[in-house]
Amino acid sequence: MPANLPPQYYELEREFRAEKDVREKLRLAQELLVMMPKHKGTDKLQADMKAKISELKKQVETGGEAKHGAHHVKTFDHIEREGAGQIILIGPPNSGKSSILESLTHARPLVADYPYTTREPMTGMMEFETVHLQLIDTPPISNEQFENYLTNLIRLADTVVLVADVSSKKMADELMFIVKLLEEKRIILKPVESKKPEEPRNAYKKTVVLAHKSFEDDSEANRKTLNELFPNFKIVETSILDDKTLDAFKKAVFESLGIMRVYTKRIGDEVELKDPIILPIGSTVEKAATTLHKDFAAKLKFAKVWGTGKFEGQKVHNEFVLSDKDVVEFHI
Ligand SMILES: Nc1nc2c(ncn2[C@@H]2O[C@H](COP(=O)(O)OP(=O)(O)OP(=O)(O)O)[C@@H](O)[C@H]2O)c(=O)[nH]1
Ligand SMILES: [Mg+2]
Repeated sequence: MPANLPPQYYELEREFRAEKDVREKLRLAQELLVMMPKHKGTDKLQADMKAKISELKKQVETGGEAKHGAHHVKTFDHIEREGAGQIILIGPPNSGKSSILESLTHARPLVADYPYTTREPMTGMMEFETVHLQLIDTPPISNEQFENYLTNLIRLADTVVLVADVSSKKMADELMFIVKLLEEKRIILKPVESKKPEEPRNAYKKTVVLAHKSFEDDSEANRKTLNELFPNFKIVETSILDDKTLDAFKKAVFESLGIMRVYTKRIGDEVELKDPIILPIGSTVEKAATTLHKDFAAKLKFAKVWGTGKFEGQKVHNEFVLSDKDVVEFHI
């Protein structure tokens, strides 16, 4: 029986064959398997691909030495998510990524006035009002260095923060290098408000751009260049020396996530604005109830909402759409 594979399959297969990096090869193999139509004609092909995937996995786990299995290399393909969102800081060497992590979290990364300081990813939790967001600091990306695990980390993060050093003469070249390199790896940086894109093999990542080290002399021209290079992107001027700019950074990152905070209260209790439920923007009372407990929504008679209603404590039905910072009292 003929396999009848779509043309995109052959295109991706060529990429797969040419790829030298084991991790990227594994990712492409997994994509190929997903793309393969599942019927009798592809049975053998599916089995072959599964065998290749398991061999590649072994190679990744053993640092490419599947045959001898001599040592285990620590990989960073995945960083366990914590808090209401995972945000990855990427950028050229020395742009200030680690300084941002250091300023906004309890993490203590190495910060230095020379490039290639950061060797491994490091995480920290950043507080924004009543939510915690996870920041990931990463090794720099340049024409001299690219850690291949970054493709996965970027793909898995909720928001990308591209840190540009507006005091650097090399800023534009370095940033364009990164944008192009990521595009080759099928990661497309997009403005936060962009619509759902069409090419399923690409990862389109919501990106906030930082005009970092703002307020340095000579940064004016680069700030203008950033607006030209990244039209429609949210660009935030930041400096670790100015808390107001760091607050603006936190707010921009929170807003990029498309989430809202909903506080719950028991009948008769005072409102306590802490430990919100995190929900996608546009979620209903029913969704909030389900998040608390899966049976809860079915039992729900009505809810009272404080915050955005016409009056405080408005009685609402299950389909009522909540807003950020609403307080809900469930009646079952
Ligand atoms: N003036 C100024 N300097 C900053 C700012 N943020 C960071 N720096 C300095 O920039 C240099 C590089 O900072 P890092 O945080 O190590 O930069 P990085 O992007 O993590 O560098 P790599 O790990 O090498 O990629 C250090 O000397 C910092 O003190 C800022 O907002 N303003
Ligand atoms: Mg660093």
